Amino acid sequence: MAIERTISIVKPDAVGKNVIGKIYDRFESNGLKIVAAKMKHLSRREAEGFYAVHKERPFFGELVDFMISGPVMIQVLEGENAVAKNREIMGATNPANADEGTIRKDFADSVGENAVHGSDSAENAAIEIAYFFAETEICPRTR
Ligand code: RTP
Ligand code: MG
Repeated sequence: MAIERTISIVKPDAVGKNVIGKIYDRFESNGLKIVAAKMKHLSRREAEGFYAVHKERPFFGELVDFMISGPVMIQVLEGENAVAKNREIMGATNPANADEGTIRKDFADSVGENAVHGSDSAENAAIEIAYFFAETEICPRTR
């Protein structure tokens, strides 16, 4: 299995609930390594650019308003099958449909305020990583 990287974002609702550490524990417990991280309060322009694929969707305005409602914690996760593994750990988009033990089941309140973002493909992961991090900000593990 190839080692992959993916983007994870702890969204403003989960940062507000003070559960960044609990969410990081899910990544680490499942074999994903944090190789870059930053806290950021996104500007409207940054949030719109990040979610540009959804700009025609009816929920786009709400999504952007939510994503700029407080700081987010953005991390690059590295590990075997990282894109799919992170999506599995996150759970379904709507927490009402999320499996037991997933981040969204445990920390999300609604489809709009759903605690975390994760890249949905290796291709999008590369685009999303480059959106937030310079290559020099990513720290491959040496031990
Ligand atoms: P994400 O991109 O944040 O990891 O979430 P996802 O892949 O599970 O879901 P996606 O379809 O990409 O939707 C992006 C985000 O838009 C919000 N959303 N709201 N009100 C709604 O019906 C609705 N549908 C989606 C969610 O915050 C979702 O995570
Ligand atoms: Mg998505």
